[in-house]
Amino acid sequence: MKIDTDQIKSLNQKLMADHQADFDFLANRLNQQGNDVGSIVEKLAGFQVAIPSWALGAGGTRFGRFSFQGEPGNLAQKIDDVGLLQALTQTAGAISLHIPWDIPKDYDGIKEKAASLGLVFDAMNSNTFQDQRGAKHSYRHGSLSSTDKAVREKAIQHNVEVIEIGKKLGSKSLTVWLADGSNFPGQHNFQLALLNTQDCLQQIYARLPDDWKLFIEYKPYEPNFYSTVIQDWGTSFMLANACGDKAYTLVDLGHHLPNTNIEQIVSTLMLKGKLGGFHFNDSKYGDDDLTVGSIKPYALFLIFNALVYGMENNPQNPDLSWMIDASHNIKDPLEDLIQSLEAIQEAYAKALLVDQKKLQQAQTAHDVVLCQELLQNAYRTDVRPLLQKARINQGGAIDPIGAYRNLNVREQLIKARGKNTIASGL
Ligand code: PSV
Ligand code: MN
Repeated sequence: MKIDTDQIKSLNQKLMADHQADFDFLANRLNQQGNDVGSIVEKLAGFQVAIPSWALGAGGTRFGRFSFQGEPGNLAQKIDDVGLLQALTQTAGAISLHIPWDIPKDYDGIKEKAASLGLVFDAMNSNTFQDQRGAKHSYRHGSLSSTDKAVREKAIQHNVEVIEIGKKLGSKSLTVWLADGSNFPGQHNFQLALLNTQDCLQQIYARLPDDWKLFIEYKPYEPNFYSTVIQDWGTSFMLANACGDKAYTLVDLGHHLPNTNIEQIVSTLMLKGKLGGFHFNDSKYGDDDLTVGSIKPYALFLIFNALVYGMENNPQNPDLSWMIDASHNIKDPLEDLIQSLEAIQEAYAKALLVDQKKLQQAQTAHDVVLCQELLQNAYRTDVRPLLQKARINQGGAIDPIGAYRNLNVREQLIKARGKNTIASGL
């Protein structure tokens, strides 16, 4: 299924008068306050977030998985689904693949399909957390950190293969997330596990093309419950430094213990020019993979405030690779992703409204109350008309969820794909 621009235009028509009135009122107010609304709308339009192939179907927990009907059953269908998101939102212009779940059979066909939907291939994700059928060596006791050289070699080779596949698709980065760790005290020699991991990452890094980046993701716990080899941003940062200039830390919002000050981590990494990638999601307890902004929207805004500051003041940090990393247990995955995309844009737009000059003056004057006012005034602004404007300018929908439902997208997907397809490789 494909959504064409005329369908969206005709749905927009009904909402246009209300949108225009809301936009004019807000733009007027913001311009009076010294904002450049035109440039904010442009920045929003340019803010593209990759969709991971594994978020297009229903996720699950270790207690089970409830399929969502009409899930994409193969790579081509996953790309189709991201195409639908892109047509509606115009902010999902990339797909991030997971290998071996998404190995293309027909590279030209897959590339053509993506291009025809306006999509590029974002970071490639390797998988050394799961044994594949018939595997000679097992990742049961770790991959890059394993005490077994043959297992480490296999995990390195896998990452090299992922790079090769990505090269054929036009991707420019590899994301490594390791499940390596231990469940019980004494099970691991921490130093050996870290040294093995560093050595293997360096070998993978040596195979990285010149114009590629390596993103190293961290996570405090899960699937292991006692220790994780790359448990925090400091460990990831250290490993990235040990690899070289093209290696960066990747921050996944769900990979922090409760109440961690993520905006401070972001600031430090950008100052050091080492923040490369970002995975969005939200959580109440741990790596809950919930819809972005559904639990802690103010925290997301504060993180964006740090990101915007970094993007404006840290030329030493490269452009970031943005991705949603969520999983949907009970919602329609595509509706959930639309909600996440909207929440990301909203937090970004609000952060762009923060008067950085005044904030700096208030900080210098130790006017703590004014500092808070400046942040919260921006946060309390209803910026949705700006998001709508950015979408309209690019042919997207004023109300993406409304359009999705109006066009009966899920019903059509079920008709075409059936009720029992499975998108997940788990
Ligand atoms: C597991 O936590 C995870 O969600 C990581 O964040 C990776 O990015 C993703 O899986 C895919 O490997
Ligand atoms: Mn992630």
